[in-house]
Amino acid sequence: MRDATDSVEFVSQLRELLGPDSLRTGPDDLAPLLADHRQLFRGRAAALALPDSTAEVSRLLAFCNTHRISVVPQGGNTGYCGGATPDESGTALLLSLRRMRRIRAVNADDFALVADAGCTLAEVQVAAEGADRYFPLSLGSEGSCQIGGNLATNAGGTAVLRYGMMRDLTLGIEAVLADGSVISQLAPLRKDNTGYDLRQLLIGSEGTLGIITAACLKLFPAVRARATAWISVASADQALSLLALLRERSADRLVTCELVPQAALNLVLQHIPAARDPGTAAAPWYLLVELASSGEDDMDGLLQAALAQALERDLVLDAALARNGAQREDFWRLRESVPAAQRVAGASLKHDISVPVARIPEFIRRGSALVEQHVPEGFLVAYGHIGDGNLHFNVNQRPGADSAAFLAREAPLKRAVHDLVASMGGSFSAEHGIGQLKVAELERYAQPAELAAMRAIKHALDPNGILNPGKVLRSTPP
Ligand code: FAD
Ligand code: 2HG
Ligand code: ZN
Repeated sequence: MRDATDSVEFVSQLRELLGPDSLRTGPDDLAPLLADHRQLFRGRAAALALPDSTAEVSRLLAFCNTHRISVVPQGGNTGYCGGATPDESGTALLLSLRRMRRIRAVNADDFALVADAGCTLAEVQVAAEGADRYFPLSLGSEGSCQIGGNLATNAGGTAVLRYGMMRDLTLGIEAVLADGSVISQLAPLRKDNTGYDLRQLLIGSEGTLGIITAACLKLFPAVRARATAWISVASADQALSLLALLRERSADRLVTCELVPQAALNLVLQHIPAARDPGTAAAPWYLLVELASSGEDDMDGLLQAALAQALERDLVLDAALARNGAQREDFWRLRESVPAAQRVAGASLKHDISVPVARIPEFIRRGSALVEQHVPEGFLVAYGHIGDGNLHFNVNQRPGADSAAFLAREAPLKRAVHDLVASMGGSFSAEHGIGQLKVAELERYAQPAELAAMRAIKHALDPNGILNPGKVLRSTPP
């Protein structure tokens, strides 16, 4: 769309094409969707499209492609990189699949489930449980993020160590391409080597290559036994040694290994009313670990034995095993509330980095020195998925520090941290994607051949550049 006059004309044509239920223009409908979860970006949109079928998405995209209307897909709007926020032109169409929310099929024998992309992650987990199966993707945002968003960002979370990321959990997808054509690969096939893997190309493409309308997801046997512990450790090196010991001793039944620093625990205890002190000895670092099995195994016994060995080797200072479901929830709350606590505490500078797992302690040492050097107004809150080599290497503003001075540190700190990550063979975006936040970072750190291939793929699948322009790759003028 070139300007506002065009918008009015196209919106009325779209309303005719889709029907009044599928197109909204009221400020009450649009306003809550125009800023991202972290409030880093704010945009405008001509209208909100709410299709209720793949056929409707197809008609919509064919129309938008013909008339060069930008389409910005939005799932639960929990993303961290502004990927679902339109630009400020006010000419884009926001597209939400929240009316496409059906579990299409659950097949326990295939260990597979087919869901509309507008289902929330929690709805899919519940549907799997209903068939005595388990869908392992687990995120703090699971009540509101959607399967389409999880696929488009290739979400990670707290069970990646054992089950992998969203792309590892996907057997097939259905997607609508920019010209309205539909790719439908929803069969629960474990093996299918027929040409390029378009499914994997679309996963992680953040709405820039196609609109994902449904997915066939992998299920696992239901969890019958689990053990959860909150563990005090003296250093990141010890946390890493403990991670290895737990993996070895548990026959790889370790599902979760999350690192939490004392600074993060303090924030949670201070700002999250439901949080309870775990009661283990105070330490610089804590681990939340969870073992799980689909058998009737004694997970508590296994975890206790592993921890006893860890104590002998001086790898742990103290540990508490969850005695019941309520205490397990208390431990999990301490970890999952860190982002919310950081938010309540004030401004923060965030880096979603990964390095090879074995280099996490070295990264923490070198990265901490950078934070001390660059941000006197801040303190480090580095936590996350240590089992995956993924840290949320975040910095919060010190109470009473000058906000403007703190925020002015963002660019130099980001450069220093991301350069360190690159020098250690890591990634500046481990699980949150690129969106509009990290386009320049991708340009800086990707190899020229990678960038050229990405641009060629984008041009081949979306020659008019209508799909989520300016996300992942800088948009080129038409
Ligand atoms: P949105 O934010 O709405 O969109 C994200 C991107 O996907 C955008 O580019 C959008 O255009 C695109 N998109 C959305 N739907 C579609 C579709 N149907 N087709 C094509 N493109 C689409 N992320 C992790 O990886 N691990 C975590 O542990 C984690 N924890 C979180 C905890 C909290 C408290 C919060 C708020 C967020 C967390 N996230 C985490 C980030 C976020 O929840 C994930 O990135 C999630 O996958 C985004 O899903 P969404 O539906 O909210 O997508
Ligand atoms: C998490 O693991 C999320 O809690 C959010 O990925 C991380 O807020 C963050 O930096
Ligand atoms: Zn995370």
